[in-house]
Amino acid sequence: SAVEYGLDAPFAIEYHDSIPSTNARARDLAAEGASDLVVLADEQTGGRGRLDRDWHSPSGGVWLSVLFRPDVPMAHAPVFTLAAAVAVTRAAREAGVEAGIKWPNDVLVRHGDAERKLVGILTEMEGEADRVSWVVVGIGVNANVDPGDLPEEANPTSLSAERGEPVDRRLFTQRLLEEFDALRQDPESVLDAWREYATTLGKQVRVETPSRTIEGEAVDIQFPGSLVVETESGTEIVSAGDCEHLRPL
Ligand code: BTX
Repeated sequence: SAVEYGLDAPFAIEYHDSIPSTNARARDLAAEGASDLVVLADEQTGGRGRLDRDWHSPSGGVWLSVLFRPDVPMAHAPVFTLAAAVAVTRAAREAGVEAGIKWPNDVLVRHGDAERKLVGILTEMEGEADRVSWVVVGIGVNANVDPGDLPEEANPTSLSAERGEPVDRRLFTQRLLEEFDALRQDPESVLDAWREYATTLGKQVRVETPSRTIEGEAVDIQFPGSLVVETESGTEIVSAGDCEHLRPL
């Protein structure tokens, strides 16, 4: 419970020392009719990323999923991924780590030319086109984790590695959930907040989607979270869910 974890959070908390995946657990709870709760774990044994990729989740991280039932059409749900990125970026900055957001769902720390991955976000949902039934926003934060225990090719980092000392996970999680709770109730404010922390805008990028590759300058994002790319042949809008890879050129 929230009390056991010592959190004064805007959501009920179901805490696990170890669980396969907090997103899978939150989906099961959604199927049982639950809402406005957070599944939180110290370790995941079967953490999932986008496109069925693995998410490594050793003990010491903040692996959590927020389940809620917003009154929005399905097409608006990507805004909650952006809201999560803003919330976790603010909480990281309060913990002394200068994080930034790479569209669509990465929170990174820049070291010279290299960007190291601190956070992954996976949003899942179910419902009808005109109204979602539930949304699960999964947020994986490498908190007090040794980046050496994470896949090297992802160029990972962690809050503890950036700070040189562990972070107070209780306080960090509380700030993250407070920020997320405020943003989810005010989706219109999310884009402006997101632009403040964006590392992608103003850059030449290559975006790969299942059907095409788009190259050009990432000039802006638009509701509910699509990237606007200025290419040689005109303006292209890429939806967040379509992005398989985004690389700087
Ligand atoms: P993604 O598809 O953008 O990123 C997945 C890729 O990131 C992997 O293929 C791997 O290269 C790299 N990677 C794996 N683990 C880590 C890590 N700990 N740190 C940095 N890089 C890593 C991102 O997907 C979405 C991740 C969501 C994770 C949360 S945790 C709580 C919830 N439960 C769950 O199963 N997933 C979500």
